[in-house]
This record gives sequence, structure tokens and C-alpha cells, in this order.
Amino acid sequence: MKVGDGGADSSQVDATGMRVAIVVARFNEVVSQRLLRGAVDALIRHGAAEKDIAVHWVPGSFEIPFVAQEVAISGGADAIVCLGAVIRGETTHYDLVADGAARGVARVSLEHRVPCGFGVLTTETLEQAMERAGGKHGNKGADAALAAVEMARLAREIRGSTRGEPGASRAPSG
Ligand code: INI
Repeated sequence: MKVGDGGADSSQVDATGMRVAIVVARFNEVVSQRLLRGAVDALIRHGAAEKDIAVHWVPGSFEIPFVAQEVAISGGADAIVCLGAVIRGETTHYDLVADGAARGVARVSLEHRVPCGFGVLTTETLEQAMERAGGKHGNKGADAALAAVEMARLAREIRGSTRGEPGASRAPSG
């Protein structure tokens, strides 16, 4: 029996050679800019090349799943990172946007078999969002980026990569 290393932490994530698409919502831009910075910095720190990171801005978090889906269908990314900030206002719009983003991203990931990191914050206040976008609670953009890359590596390993990673299986020739 092969037992995976459940203890490995995100400091060991290897983004070398990974093509990563980041879909980021402009709404509450002061927060999403920080999430984006955190995600890009983390990817570069973990070996990704700047040329392999594509950033797609969308109006709000509700629009994230559509663009994530287009990226997935295009085959242009090994991992997709979804970033946004949904901050509760006085209306029920918050719930609809937050729910739409979360369900939509999960559906894209499963139906198109591309790992999607979910870095869409859902908070009561702007202050809480800022605390999670490079403040005292870390940067959830960075966390989402590393989670997506970790899942992309795992998927390659499980599927049997032809790029020579450990665990790779090749189709028999002849
Ligand atoms: N989009 C967000 O990303 N965050 C929010 O807090 C938010 N609120 O509160 O309304 C929000 N709304 C816009 C929404 O994502 C769509 O862009 C809009 O409904 C147009 O489709």
C-alpha cells in the first residue's frame, strides 16, 4: 500500500513549469489587488515563471466561474486561481454572489478536471477582508494559489504524467 504524505505543508509545493491562470474580481478592488499580489508572489516564490501566469480580470465574483470555465475549456492552464472579495452589505445580494461563485468554481473544477483554488473571501466587513488579504490572517490569495498548484501536481501524479514525474506511467509502444 502506498500512503501519501499527508504531513507535507505548502512550503513544499513546486510550481515549476506550471501554467497558472488567475481569475480575479474587480469588485472591492482594494482587497482583490492584494489577493492577486499574494497569489503571484507565492507562485513565483515556488518556482512558477512569470510568463506562465495569466491574469484575467472580471467585474465581480459572480463572473469568476464563467471565465474559469473558458480557461479550462481552452486547455491553457494546469491550475486556476479564483480571487475576489464578497463583503456582506445590507441586502441578500451577498449570499447570491458568494453562493454563485463558490458553486460555480467547484462545478468548473470537477466538470473540466482542472484544479481551481478558491480565494474568494466572504466577510462581514472590509476590515475582515483586508486582514485576510495580506493582514494578520495571512493572504488567502497565496493560499489559494498554492492549493491549486498542489492539486495540479497530485492530478498529474494520479493520471500518470508523460512529463517524467515520479509515478508516471507511459503507454506501451508498438
Ligand atoms: N461582487 C463581488 O465580488 N463582491 C461583492 O461584495 C459584491 N456585492 O456585494 O454586491 C459583488 N457584486 C457584483 C457581482 O459579483 C456581479 O458582478 C454583478 O451582480 C453583475 O453580474
